Amino acid sequence: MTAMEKQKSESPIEGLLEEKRLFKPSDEFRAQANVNDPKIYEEAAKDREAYWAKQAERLHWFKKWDKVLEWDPPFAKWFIGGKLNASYNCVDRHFKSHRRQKPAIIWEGEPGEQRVLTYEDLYYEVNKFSNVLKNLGVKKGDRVTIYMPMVPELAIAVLACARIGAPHSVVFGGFSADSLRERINDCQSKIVVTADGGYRRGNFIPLKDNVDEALKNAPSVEKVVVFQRGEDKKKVNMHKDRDYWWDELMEKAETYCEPEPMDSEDMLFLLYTSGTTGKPKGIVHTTGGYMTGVTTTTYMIFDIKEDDIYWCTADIGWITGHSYVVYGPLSNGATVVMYEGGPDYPDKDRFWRIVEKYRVTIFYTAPTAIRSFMRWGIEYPRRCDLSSLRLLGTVGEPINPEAWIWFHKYIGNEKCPIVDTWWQTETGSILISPLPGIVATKPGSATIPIPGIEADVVDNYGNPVEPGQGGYLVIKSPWPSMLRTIYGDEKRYIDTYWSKYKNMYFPGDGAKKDEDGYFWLLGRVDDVINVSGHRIGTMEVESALVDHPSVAESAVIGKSHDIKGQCIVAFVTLKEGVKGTPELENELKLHVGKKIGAIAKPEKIYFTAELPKTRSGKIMRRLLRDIAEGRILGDTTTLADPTVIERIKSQYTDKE
Ligand code: 7RM
Repeated sequence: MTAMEKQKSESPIEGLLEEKRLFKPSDEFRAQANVNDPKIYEEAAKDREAYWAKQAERLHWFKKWDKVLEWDPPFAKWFIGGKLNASYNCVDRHFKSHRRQKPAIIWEGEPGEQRVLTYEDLYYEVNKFSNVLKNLGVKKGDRVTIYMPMVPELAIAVLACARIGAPHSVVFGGFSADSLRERINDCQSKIVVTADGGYRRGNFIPLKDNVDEALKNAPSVEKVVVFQRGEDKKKVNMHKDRDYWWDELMEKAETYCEPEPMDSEDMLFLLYTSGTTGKPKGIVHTTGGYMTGVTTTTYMIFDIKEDDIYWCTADIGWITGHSYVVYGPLSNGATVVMYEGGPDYPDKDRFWRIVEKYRVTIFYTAPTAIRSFMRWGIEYPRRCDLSSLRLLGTVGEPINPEAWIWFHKYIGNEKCPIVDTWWQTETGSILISPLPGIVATKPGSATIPIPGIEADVVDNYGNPVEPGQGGYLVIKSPWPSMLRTIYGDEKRYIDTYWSKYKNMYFPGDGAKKDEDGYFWLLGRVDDVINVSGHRIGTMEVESALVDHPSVAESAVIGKSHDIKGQCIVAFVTLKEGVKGTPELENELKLHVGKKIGAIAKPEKIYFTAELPKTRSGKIMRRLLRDIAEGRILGDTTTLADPTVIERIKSQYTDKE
């Protein structure tokens, strides 16, 4: 049996708790770790507010807070009365220190270019771009949408927004024009910052075209700033009096912009994420709490030291990029590696070449990427010198023990601790993860909540379950970097996260705890699919499908997938007279890709005459999941017509 086959045969849920291997921190690692005294856990638990107040001291405050926490469930305010600026914390305080000439960002473009921005460079770029935004009329509180490839200017734009107090809404460059438009309209941005395009697997992906398409129906937008990433400005269609070139505006901009003293509870950014309905949620994060969360976790979990070269492979368009490419590491004065393109371009050793070239010491990536590396084979990492690495991390989905062991062996050379970090867009920063100098790891477990976090696994009624029993993950007390609301939809904030249980945060994940109190995350329990660590709502894909003229109705589910963790499978009924051909299947996949973005394309579409529904008309996706996974069908007694599911089942032959 190959590793991949073995992984498939073991149910990830049942197999997990049988994992007994324990990896203790080495004496060597423990001795040098930023945090190595286990007493920190008890101390934090004894007085969580005092603990977080102590952590907030890691930041520079223009004015200290008067009160640590106001908890009026489900509304929290942290560090009340405090004034600070996130860009000042990430840039100015290092610029004013021994770090001025230290590289802040080491960037590599996919075609191979390199740029190094010191903290001094970053300081001037951020200051100038802050003035550019101001000159375009952006004021404190105005939302700025950013739609860019992974170039340093993306980080610069983010920090410039933070500097002037304009909340940013970064939209991942892989999202479609429609998705971009929806996000612009939801938060009513006046400004969009974009680029002509970006490089991905040897292709130039045109972003500006998507912006033009999106803006056909986004009346709030007044100005667009375009960064030139491609070869030829003349190829880009610029709208008069609306579109401006980044470099031309920067040339004229003043080199200093006073950082806006932000209230601790002022919005720093919003970031859209998928939920159970078709409409993405604008997750709101505020300044003081968020910055405290990301700064503390980066220091403690990634064990950041002055000489580290830190690389988180996430795109800034996702929360992992916000917290652990930009705000967390830069707030700690670290050197961050940023890479524009794909892991297999020009060859499957690209990541390892980058690790070798820049002597990366800390490497943070996703289980789906690790499973791809596994499949590609060890020859690729073997080609490169990975001896600089000292700490590894994973995020985005549960990691199967086989992938964990592979990462440990072939990338970490059996000497690097692995931090499996559980968190969400909503949590802002990591909540469950080992502190690498203290906590022994078990492959597949995110281990225990970090100091200052109170989490548990409970049943449907909110009662803690016995060790080894499945249940729902909950967070039992507020934490500084928690979301404050959903932009423009407070009711949805309450309903989604605070209605299942009284005064406990419900993240939407299933979990188990073992006898040692270790948490084993079991995936989403709602209608959210986790494809390669990215969240896609079933309803979003369903809406995109029924938007096609041939489709009458659709039901979308997540099916387990060797590399992606989960993939999207759709069951579709067609309009009268339309035939379900392979060509139509292809066309529908492309349609979803165009409506939402490539990550949302279904792996497989099944045409069925009917969908299984309850008597009240609700589609029973649970049964479709059973069919897709090849499981025995669950309870079918509530079906309006039980023969429907039998017909789909006999039609569904798992040939692929
Ligand atoms: C950071 C991020 C959040 C969802 C979350 C989980 C899943 C993330 C882990 C994980 C098991 C992990 N934000 N998830 N990390 N599951 N172990 N270490 O991914 O908002 O995009 O997704 O991702 O289901 O609810 S996210």
